[in-house]
Amino acid sequence: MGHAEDDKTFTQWADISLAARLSTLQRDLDVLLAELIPDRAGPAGRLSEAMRYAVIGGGKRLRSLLCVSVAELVGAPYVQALRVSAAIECIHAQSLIHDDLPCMDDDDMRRGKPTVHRAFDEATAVLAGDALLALAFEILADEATHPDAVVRATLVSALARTIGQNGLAAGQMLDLYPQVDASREQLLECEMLKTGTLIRFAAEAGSILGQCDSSTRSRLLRYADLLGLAFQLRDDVLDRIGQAEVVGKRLNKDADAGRQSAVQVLGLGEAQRQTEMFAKGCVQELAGFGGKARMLSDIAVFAASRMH
Ligand code: GRG
Repeated sequence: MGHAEDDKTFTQWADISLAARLSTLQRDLDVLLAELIPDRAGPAGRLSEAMRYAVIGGGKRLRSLLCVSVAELVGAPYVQALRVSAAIECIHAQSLIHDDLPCMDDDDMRRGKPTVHRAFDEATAVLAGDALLALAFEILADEATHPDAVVRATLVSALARTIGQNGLAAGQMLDLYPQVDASREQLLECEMLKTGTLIRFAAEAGSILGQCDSSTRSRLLRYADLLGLAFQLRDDVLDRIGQAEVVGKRLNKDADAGRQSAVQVLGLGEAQRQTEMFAKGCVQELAGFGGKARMLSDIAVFAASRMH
């Protein structure tokens, strides 16, 4: 613990709003990602172009904000948290590219522009996703992310667990092949795997960088699990009540596909009530941190009330 005093960026960030902080982070991430995915000449240029198209200049960057905010809370340097956030954004972009493919959700619009397979082609979209996945691990394994090899290996292993057979890939499988008459618990398990695991990793990674004690990490992970639920339930609610041009993608997909989303299973009112309940649970988990955790409670409120 305790590198924050060396880290001027965090000091400059004190007491600024979530919106201002997000816009600084969006800018910093775009600069770093552009360095990590250089333009290339020749046939491989199409691959880097598709990767850049997917990951630079779009998205709310909420998982990244979570990672840097947890890192700040536990005293890890911003530059390290920014690199881990870039890795998270690569994984997130990969999951969106593959989710949008015709063999999965078959979507034409994402982040207000054509999906990668629409802007390029299906094979390029698959390969851009694969290369982003590999890049995420390359970033985490690089010494620039953390000088301690044990910390880097812990990050790599935590990310592998997050996305694999017990994580994102499993959640997507449950989403594609849902159980008929899913119970509330089964539904929440699917939501948790599909969306919650990467959100949990963002918080976990911040805590790994800061090498905080296990009780602090457990509290942060409980917060992150509730945040993942609030975020995904709000996603389901937005699918019903949002505006496509604000959300940046096709809506009413759940009802059209007969998908058992939270809104389908619980009804709109109950889904909204539970979203708020999970967000309040987040804020309660943070009580012991005092004012230092303000950004984390702002993130929870935003996740449950966002319109995009
Ligand atoms: C990573 C190995 C591996 C497999 C991926 C395709 C797949 C398996 C998973 C898809 C999971 C998925 C698309 C979940 C939805 C998560 C979600 C709510 C996305 C929207 O997140 P926002 O609102 O998006 O943060 P922006 O565009 O703001 O970044």
